[in-house]
Amino acid sequence: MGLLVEGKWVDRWYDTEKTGGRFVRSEAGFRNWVTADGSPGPSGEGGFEAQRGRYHLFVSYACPWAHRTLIFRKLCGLEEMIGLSVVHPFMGDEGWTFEPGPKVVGDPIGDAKRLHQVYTRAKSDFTGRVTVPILWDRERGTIVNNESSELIRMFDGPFRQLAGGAFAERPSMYPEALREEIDAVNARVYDAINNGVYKAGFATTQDAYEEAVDELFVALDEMEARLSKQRYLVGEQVTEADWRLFTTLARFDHVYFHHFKCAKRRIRDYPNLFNYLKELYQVPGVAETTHFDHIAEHYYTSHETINPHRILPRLPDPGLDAPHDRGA
Ligand SMILES: N[C@@H](CCC(=O)N[C@@H](CS)C(=O)NCC(=O)O)C(=O)O
Repeated sequence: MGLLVEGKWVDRWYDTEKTGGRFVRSEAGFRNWVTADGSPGPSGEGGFEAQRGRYHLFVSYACPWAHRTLIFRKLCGLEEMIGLSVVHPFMGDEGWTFEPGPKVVGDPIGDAKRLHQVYTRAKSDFTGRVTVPILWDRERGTIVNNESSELIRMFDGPFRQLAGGAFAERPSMYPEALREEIDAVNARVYDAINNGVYKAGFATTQDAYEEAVDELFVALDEMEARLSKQRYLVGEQVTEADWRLFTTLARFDHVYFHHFKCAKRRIRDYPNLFNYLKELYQVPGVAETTHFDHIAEHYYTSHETINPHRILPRLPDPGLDAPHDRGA
């Protein structure tokens, strides 16, 4: 684990000393947008027009943020249009790598051995964390954007329109009329659940851990209650809010419950959340984006401060193929 400082790789664990043992996630560094005509998006600069074959996605199958982009790439019909590289699940002193291993797919553009080389290829003096996902532009030879919440909107927007046919016609996952409510749900889910599991797992004081884990389970109870009244988080249709919750729920019983000590309850103990998780997992294409082998290997072996002997637990089958009752 480490980061880039003025283009040089420095091996360093998260610093929680100045924050009372609390893990604070840093902002993503590349924030340009791909648009239909190359005009600038909500942030960054223009010049990134949606085109077939021009962009390439770097992910980890373990990472919940990258998983969002894999789901949208699949559901928006972009697999032929946007190439894919997959890092090795083990993230050690050199950060994410392309060491050979099952399901690892190297970098076809610059043959990087380490993900940080992709960042310095985009910006030779880059300072910051080297995270997945990344959307790379082959034409301009740079990273367009490395913030998953923005990438999924580009995939569901200009890229889906380019995919055409049934993809272009299906409703947006961020429909105009529901935006306010989706934003509110996203904010709660991001802070208390998506990032909440990390705040619990990476806490280095008892107080910081308890604060995060208590808030996490309050928020899970809220989502359970919401799903007892309606089919999806916002109304009766799947929106981006559901996929953003899904990637954390899918990892919960397998890794966060044990490894990050999010151990008050499992997702399979919540009737609505568990059935909803199964329903989303069974949406055609989604199971193929969910790789429990990379998920388990990454978390249990990469965080030396949490699991110093890197013991991979024997885990039960996640059970997400079993029938659900959400349509009933
Ligand atoms: N805000 C980013 C967060 C991405 C992120 O933190 N990814 C993790 C993997 S789960 C990562 O690459 N971490 C490496 C590091 O922090 O050094 C997003 O949602 O795209």
